[in-house]
Amino acid sequence: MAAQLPIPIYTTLSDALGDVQTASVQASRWNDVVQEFEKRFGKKPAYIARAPGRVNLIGDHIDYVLFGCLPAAVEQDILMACGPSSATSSSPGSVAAHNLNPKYSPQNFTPMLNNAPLPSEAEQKEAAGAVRAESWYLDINKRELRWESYVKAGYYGVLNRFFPPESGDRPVPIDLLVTGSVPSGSGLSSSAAMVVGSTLSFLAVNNKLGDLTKGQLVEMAMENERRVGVNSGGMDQAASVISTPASALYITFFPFLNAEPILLPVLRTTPRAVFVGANSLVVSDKAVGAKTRYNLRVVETLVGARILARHLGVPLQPTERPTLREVLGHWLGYKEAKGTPTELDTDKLKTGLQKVLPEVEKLRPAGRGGGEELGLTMEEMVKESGLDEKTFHEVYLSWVEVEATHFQIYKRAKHVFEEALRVIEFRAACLRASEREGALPESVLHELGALMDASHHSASTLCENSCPEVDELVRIAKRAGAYGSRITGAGWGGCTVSLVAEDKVDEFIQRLVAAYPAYKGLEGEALSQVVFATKPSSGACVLKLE
Ligand code: NG1
Ligand code: MG
Repeated sequence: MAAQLPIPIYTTLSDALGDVQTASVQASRWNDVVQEFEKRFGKKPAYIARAPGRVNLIGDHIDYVLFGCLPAAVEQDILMACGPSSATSSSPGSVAAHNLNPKYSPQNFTPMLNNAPLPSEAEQKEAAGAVRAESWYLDINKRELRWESYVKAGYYGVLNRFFPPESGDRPVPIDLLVTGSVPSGSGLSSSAAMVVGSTLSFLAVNNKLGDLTKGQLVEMAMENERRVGVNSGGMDQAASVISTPASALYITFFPFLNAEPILLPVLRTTPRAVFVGANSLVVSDKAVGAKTRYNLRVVETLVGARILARHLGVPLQPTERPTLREVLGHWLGYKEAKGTPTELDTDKLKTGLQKVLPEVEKLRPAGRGGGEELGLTMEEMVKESGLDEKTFHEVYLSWVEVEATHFQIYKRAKHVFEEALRVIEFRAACLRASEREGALPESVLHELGALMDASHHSASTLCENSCPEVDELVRIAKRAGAYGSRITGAGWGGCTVSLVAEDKVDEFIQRLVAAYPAYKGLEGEALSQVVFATKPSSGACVLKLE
C-alpha cells in the first residue's frame, strides 16, 4: 500500500535525485540552493525538502466529490533548504523565509500562541479571512495571493499537531530558502508542492518526521492547503507525495485515501508516446477567483448531491452534507463507511456510475426558456433541496464564500459522474495494456486520447472551467497531431496536457509555437518553460545534510 510507506529520507544527493532524468540540471539546483542558503544565513542548511508538481492525466473537479483521479508527479519541483536559525534573538518558532526568485521578497514571521495578546484590530483587518481557531495562530492573507502564505500554511498544521501549548515543547526558529521550477498559476500545482515542501521542512527541522507515513503527510498537507482559502480535494498533495516513476497514481478518497500506481503503457506502444504539458499563459488566480469558480463548483456539486438524493429516494438528515460519491454509494447499497477499510471494486463502481447517469437527467432545470444553460437561481435551488432557507444557508453556504446568480446543478453533476467513469476507463485501458506482452498497437494511444478529448469537452461545456485561450490551445494540439488533449488541474487558464508520439514532439511543439498567439517568438529556455514533455517522476522526499 503506497500510502502506508514512510516518507523517504536520504543522505546522499544521488539517492534523492533517484530516477530524475535531467539529473544534471536538477543537481545544480540542489547545489545552488545550498550555496545561496549559506550566503544568506551564514551556515549550511540541515535539510532540503523536495516536493514535485503534478500533471493530472484525467479526472478533474472530481477529487473533492471523492471520486478517483489519475495524476502523475512531474520532474519540476519545489526545493526548500532549511535549518535551525543561527540568529540569537529569534523568538520560538520564528521564520525567516527567503525565495531564490527575486520576485518574491524575503519574509519574517512568528507564530503566536492563541493565549498570547491578540493582534490589534487594524492587524486583524489587514489579515482578513485569517484562520483563528487553534492553539497556534499565523496570519494568512486570503484576499491576496502571497508566496509566503503557502509556507505559513504548511507550518500551521505542524504547529497545531506537534506543539500543543500544554506540552511546553516549542518550535525552533527556522531559516528557509525556497527555489521552484514549477511555474505558478499554471495547473501543475505549484501550490501543493509548496505546501508539501513547507510541511516537510518544518517537520524535519523540528525533528518530527518520525515515522510519518506518506498518507499522513497527504492528509496534513490537504488540511494545510485549505488554509489558503480553497476548499480543494486531495489529488495534488497525494500526487506530490506518493507518486512513483513511470506510473500515474489512481487516487481514491473514499471510504479512505488510497493510491495505486498505474503503469503507463505509452512507452511500449508503436510509436512510443509522451504526455506534453503546455501552459496557456493565462494565469488563474485561484485565491481571488475562488468564490465564483473553484469554491462555487464545490458548493454546486454538494447541493447537487442533496437534490439527487431526493430524486433517488436516498434519505438524508437536514444537516448532512454528503458528496455525489457518497449519495451514489448509499443509493446502490454499497457497504462502505468513512474509516471502514472496505475497498470498493472499481468494476462495481463503473456499473454504478452507468446506472446513475440517466437519473442525473432529472436534475435538468425544467420548464424555462433558457434550458439548462440558465441553471437554478438561489431561490429555485433552495426549493429543490427540500430544506428551509435557514438550514440551507447553514449547511451549504455558511462555511464558504460563493457568488453566483445561477447555480449549475445539472451540468456539474453530469460532469462529475461522466468524468469519474472516464478515469475508470483510462485506468482499465492501462491495466489491460500491462497484461499484454510485447509491443502495443497505436490503438491504445487512440483509446487513451479519446478519453482525454471527451474530458476536455466536458470541462468546456459542463464543468465550465476552461477559457477561450485553453480551448484554442487544445484545438491547436489536436491539429498538430495529439492523440488527445485536455485542460489539466483547476483550470480557468493554466496548462493543457496532450498525448503525443515521442518522435513527433519537436514538430508538435513547433506547430503550437506557430499557431498559439501567446507563444509567438518563444524559443530555447523560454519555450521549454511553457511547453515540455512530462516524465512521471517520484514523489516528495527529504535530503538530510551532514
Ligand atoms: P490545481 O489548482 O490545478 O492545483 C485544483 C485542486 C485539486 C483539484 C483540481 C481540479 C487545489 C490545491 N487543488 O488543482 O484538488 O480539485 O483543482 O481537478 O486547490
Ligand atoms: Mg494548486
